[in-house]
Amino acid sequence: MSGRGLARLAPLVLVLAAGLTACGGNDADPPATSSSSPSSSSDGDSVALDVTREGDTFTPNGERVELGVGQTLTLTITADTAGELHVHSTPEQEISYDAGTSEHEITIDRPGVVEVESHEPDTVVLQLEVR
Ligand SMILES: [Cu+2]
Repeated sequence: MSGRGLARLAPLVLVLAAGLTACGGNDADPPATSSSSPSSSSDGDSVALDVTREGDTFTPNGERVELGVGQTLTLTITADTAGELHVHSTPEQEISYDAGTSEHEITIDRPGVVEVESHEPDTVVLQLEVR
């Protein structure tokens, strides 16, 4: 169960990316009622991904990754320039990374498609399919 779904999903990502606003596009999100949904099913092994930034180029580049609700996503970011990634979850999350290699963990507590973007430059790095 590693990242073998990535490549096969590339065409799908293109189609979906066209229909998704890059940033600040307001999905009709219902107000975040973080009700006490005890979905802390710790049965999930975490998902680990490498993200590389070289100049203005990010790898991956908009690929879709499946993630469970509440599952930990560990991003290992290797960058030649410090910056931030913006996680379009509710609430939104930001990942600040330094130049070099650093590790960051995020979890998403609601199902949906969550984009992980860079804003400078404006690039969709990942789309998390959370379910
Ligand atoms: Cu953003």
